[in-house]
Amino acid sequence: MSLRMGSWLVVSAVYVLLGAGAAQAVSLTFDHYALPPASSIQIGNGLALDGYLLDAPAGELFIDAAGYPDRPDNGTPTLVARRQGLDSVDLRLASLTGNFDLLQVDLAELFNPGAGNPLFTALSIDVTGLLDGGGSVQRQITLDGISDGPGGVADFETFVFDASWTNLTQVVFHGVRPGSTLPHIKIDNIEVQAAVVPEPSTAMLVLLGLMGLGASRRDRMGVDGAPSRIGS
Ligand SMILES: [Ca+2]
Ligand SMILES: [Ca+2]
Ligand SMILES: [Ca+2]
Repeated sequence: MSLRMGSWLVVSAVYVLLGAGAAQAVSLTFDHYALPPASSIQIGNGLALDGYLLDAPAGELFIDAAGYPDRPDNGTPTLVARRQGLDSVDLRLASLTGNFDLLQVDLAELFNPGAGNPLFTALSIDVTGLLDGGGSVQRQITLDGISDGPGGVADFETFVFDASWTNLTQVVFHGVRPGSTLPHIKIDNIEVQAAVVPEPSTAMLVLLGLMGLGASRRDRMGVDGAPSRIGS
């Protein structure tokens, strides 16, 4: 095997190992909902979108259009999860095709301070990611309580998740407001991507090929390191 061919095979193996399953991020925006300004629609308790499933067990999902003067606004439709009668609500996120990574989300209150019923907003949102193979990662988010409706200040906060939020089977956003009977989670721009899974069959084939070539070369070199002659 020539040095050039060996280098090419090694580069190929590294490329396959690093590049296998490279994923493209998807942002779940809910922007395909064409709603009149300042209106909402209830969409049951489950929503399949761009290969992902969002659901609120025993709860309800709504899409809020932009334009409510008394609510946080980012100029686009957003998702609201609520559960009536309890002081917490779960919004679950899963992929329809396999494990996934959570990259970032935008979260906001349901109403501006002083508007609507303040009890209708989750105070804190505990985010739990279930890892493939067991275990979990967790993060507690406290909202900033800042929003003034369309324009003005930024009402939504963007929360970025680090590399520990990879290869997940499910993510649960657990919104809590003690003393409330109608807490809500208002969420948008959920950025996710398919988990990077090495393709062992391809990678192993390349590595086995390299090992085979190495063994073949050693055979030809003979036990004393001198090239052995064909037929001798
Ligand atoms: Ca949106
Ligand atoms: Ca806010
Ligand atoms: Ca605003």
